[in-house]
Amino acid sequence: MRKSILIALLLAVTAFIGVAFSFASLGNVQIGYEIVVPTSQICNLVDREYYYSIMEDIRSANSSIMVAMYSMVYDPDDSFDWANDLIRELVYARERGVNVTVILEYRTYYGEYMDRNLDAYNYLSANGVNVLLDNDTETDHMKLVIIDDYIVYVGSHNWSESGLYYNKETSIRIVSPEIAKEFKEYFQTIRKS
Ligand SMILES: [Ca+2]
Ligand SMILES: [Ca+2]
Repeated sequence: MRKSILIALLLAVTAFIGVAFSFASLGNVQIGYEIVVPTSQICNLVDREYYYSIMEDIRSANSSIMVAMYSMVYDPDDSFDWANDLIRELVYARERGVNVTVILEYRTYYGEYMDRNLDAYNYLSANGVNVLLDNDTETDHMKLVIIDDYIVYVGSHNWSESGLYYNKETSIRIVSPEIAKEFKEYFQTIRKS
């Protein structure tokens, strides 16, 4: 009896190691316990790298851009401000027919009002972008961008001048329709909440 348990345990350990090694050898990352994405489709972006990468993707977007952002600071009087660049790029995308949806945090769990997001809200809505201020008390702390249903950005970069230019920040870019779909569903739940 004990021997059979021992054999079963050994088999289980061997199988686990086998699976672990097969993932490692394929160069895959497992996300959400279900979806396996090749590491070649995941790119880490630190500090200012994020801006260049996402700018290119927004400029190339064909069908849709979804942004859920904790902090988005539009500062039109500043002639050098990377947040302005990205926020304006959303308007340009909208003008060429891309479906752009933005959710901005407004009222947080701490009772804090994110008044710093209002200028971006006003600018985007005045220029025809579908933008929502999340007014419930749950804090939407994500920095999530989904482009054309297959490119996802998640990480720490807020769309503020400090987040994009000055701070130490880390994000990743994932190319995966499956991951995009999962985050899109999540995006819709925030939108409806
Ligand atoms: Ca500024
Ligand atoms: Ca909220």
